Amino acid sequence: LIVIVIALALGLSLSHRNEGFKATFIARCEGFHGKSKGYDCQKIWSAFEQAYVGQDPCKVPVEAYDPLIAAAPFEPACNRMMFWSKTQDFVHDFTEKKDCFVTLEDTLLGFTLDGLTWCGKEGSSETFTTGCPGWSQCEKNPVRSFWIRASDGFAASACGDVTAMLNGSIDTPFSPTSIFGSIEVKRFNSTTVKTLTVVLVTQESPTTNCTNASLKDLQKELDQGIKYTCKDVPESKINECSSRPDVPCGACW
Ligand code: AVW
Repeated sequence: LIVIVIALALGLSLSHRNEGFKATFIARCEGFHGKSKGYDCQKIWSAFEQAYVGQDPCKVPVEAYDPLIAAAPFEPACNRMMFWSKTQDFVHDFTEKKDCFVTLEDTLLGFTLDGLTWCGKEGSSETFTTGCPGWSQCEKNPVRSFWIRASDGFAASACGDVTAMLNGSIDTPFSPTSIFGSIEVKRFNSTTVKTLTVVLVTQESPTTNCTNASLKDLQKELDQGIKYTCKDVPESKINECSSRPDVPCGACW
């Protein structure tokens, strides 16, 4: 009897966890206040789920999410798109306070899946949230493949003047192996993207500035015709700007 009770409890808690993931997905999707309304979140869930359900969690290719991107395409936000690398908390704190830039995490898909972990299992039709491979544990894991595909699509939709916040407190603000360096920068197309402004966020006593060697590598990766500029901006200046509603975004750096 004890065994049956334990098995039942385990089964229940597992199915609850899985239902919990879907519930979170749908709730976030429906709670997203994007520009265009009327997303079919059930349809988007189905397109999402088909990418990894029943699959070996180390064999989910980036392309598995193509139907998801097709079901919830990125809407171009010309002149407002914000990319980032190694500045995750800082940039989102900034975009939350000042409503002038759109990061991937401010789009329907990025918002819905931000911070979540998921995977499937061969021979199962369920979504699991525990026991999934870590980011670097195997290359083709469902979470990593999703963020690569989403970043690729987001960068492909970029247009006008594009901004990227990089970390001026580390030796290599532009990492060629990061998603920004390996996916997004390569995807910017000079027919739609006019300029790229790198905002290098520095501490009071900067360790890095815009002459950093890694930023030369960034320029080499850029499609010819995209005008590049870089600005060293102290963290304090950006914080001050985001705390003052009267200061226009254009004056933050
Ligand atoms: P990041 P990215 N292990 O700050 O340029 C675990 O390097 O890559 O910025 N998690 C990882 C790893 C790793 N080795 N690498 C990346 N991540 C995950 C989408 C983790 O969640 C936006 F549009 C980490 O916090 C940005 O422009 C996050 O990726 C661009 O891609 C950021 O790593 C930022 O990607």
